[in-house]
Amino acid sequence: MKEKNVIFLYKALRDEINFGIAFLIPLLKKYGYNPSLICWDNETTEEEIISRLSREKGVLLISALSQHWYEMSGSLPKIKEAFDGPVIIGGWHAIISPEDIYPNAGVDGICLGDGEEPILYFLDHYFYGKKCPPIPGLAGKKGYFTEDFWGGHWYVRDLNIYPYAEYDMFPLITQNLIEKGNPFYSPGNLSIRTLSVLSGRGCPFRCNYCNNTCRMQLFPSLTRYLRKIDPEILIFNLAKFKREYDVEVFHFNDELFDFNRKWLNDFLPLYSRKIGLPFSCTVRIDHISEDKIAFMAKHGLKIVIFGLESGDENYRKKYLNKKITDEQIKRGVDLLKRHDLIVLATNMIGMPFETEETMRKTIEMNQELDIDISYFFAWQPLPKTKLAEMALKEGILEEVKVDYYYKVANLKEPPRELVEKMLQIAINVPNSFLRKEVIDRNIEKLKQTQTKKGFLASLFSKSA
Ligand code: B12
Ligand code: SF4
Repeated sequence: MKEKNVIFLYKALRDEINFGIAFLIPLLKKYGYNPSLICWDNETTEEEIISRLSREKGVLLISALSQHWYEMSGSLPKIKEAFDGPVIIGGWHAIISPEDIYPNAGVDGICLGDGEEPILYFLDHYFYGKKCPPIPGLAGKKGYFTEDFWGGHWYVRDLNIYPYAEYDMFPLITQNLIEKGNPFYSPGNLSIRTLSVLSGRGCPFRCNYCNNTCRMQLFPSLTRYLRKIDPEILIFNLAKFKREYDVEVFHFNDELFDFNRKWLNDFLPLYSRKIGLPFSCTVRIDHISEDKIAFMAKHGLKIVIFGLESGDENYRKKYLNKKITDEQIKRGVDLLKRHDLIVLATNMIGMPFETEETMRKTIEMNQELDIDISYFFAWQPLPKTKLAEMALKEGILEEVKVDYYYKVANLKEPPRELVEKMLQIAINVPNSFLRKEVIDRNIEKLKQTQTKKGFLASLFSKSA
């Protein structure tokens, strides 16, 4: 039998964790495979990756968001030539736009949904020297597969039957837990050791700019899509992380941490009793209540992130399908502030059909609400999203191509120069996330709240 080597490859700005891979690694270990990880960060060249892979043997498993696919698709035929074994692609681009990937000569198979069972099935055949027959969850090409086929969507029904994510192989873990995907990533040295974790998968909303809306349609029902990890199992794993990585704050990176109230009621008392660390999470500002926020704050919630996205109520409703009024946003932020929480808002600048006025309103609304940290990103056309499709249909966008947060999309309306000008104004406002002093001030605020209340005072005096 061949050696059961499985090499994961993913692109990153710096050292962000790839959750898809983090969940697959322990599963493959459990079934006797030998996984390793290559993080293709911005410092690493294509030649370095190819040279490294030319020395490897086994199965190459690549995880890519759309942006990563656009960056790496040209390298794949070269990678395939250098690498001794099959190349399978999974992740959001594979799920949202598999037809984009299939013709690439560097690809043998595509994972069309969650990867757990489909990849085990493929590996089992490959390492026993057999060609893999068609199965749900994968699209494959004749060669390593018995025939060309398109297997349809597969998803995890119960997250509890698979191992929880494992982070040991990620470069971040061996360093400082200070990653760019961390809301307290500071351009200065003062940062908090924050570990991103997930408590479930799925989001019930259908925003026009988000690929969640597309992924949801692949599921038989909304309830099947919204999945949570059993509180006891999650606590067990968080406790292990806390011990092993010296975590100071847990950041729940779920699309929407708080959608299931019953789950929150079960999870949070356990969390504060057994983990006892401050945490941050994402909420929908129109789906919070006094009661829920008080409960979450009582059990350690310190930082809340919500998507404001546009400061223009009409634009928000008409183009983003985000039916939240200005009044609801204001009430929501007041509520969070009353509970002494640090409030972060994410915003997009330069969306299709925006005007100087709508962009200005977004910037001003963040100031008026006195948001603690405002994130301003350039809008990116994500494939198959309604907003990108609308822009294509109206002829104001030529192609769908995702890039990094700060790169302005090639839109005719609003024109690029205007978006760049507005983005500059936005990222220089007094509460902008790109200002070192803003992050530092909020980190101090977080530390002081802890110390004042005596909650975890020792923890923060250690890291100060
Ligand atoms: C957590 C999260 C992050 C985290 C971690 C991202 C990561 N790479 O894991 C951080 C904060 C770093 C992040 C950053 C960004 N994100 Co983000 N993020 C999410 C979020 C909220 C949850 C994703 C998640 O972890 N799901 C749980 C995991 C377990 O599921 P999964 O990744 O799908 O993995 C499963 C399968 O896909 C499959 N699989 C995955 N890889 C592979 C590989 C193989 C070989 C196989 C067989 C299977 C397989 O198996 C896995 C287990 O079942 C989503 C979703 C949302 N609705 O908002 C957005 C989302 C993924 N992000 C998105 C974007 C655009 C970004 C950015 C590119 C933003 C930007 N413009 O820079 C950056 C990219 C940074 C980076 N280098 O990854 C988009 C992606 C859209 C797309 N078409 O690609 C999403 C969908 C949000 C949206 N707006 O639509 N993000
Ligand atoms: S609430 Fe967030 S994750 Fe859900 S559809 Fe809207 S943008 Fe996407």
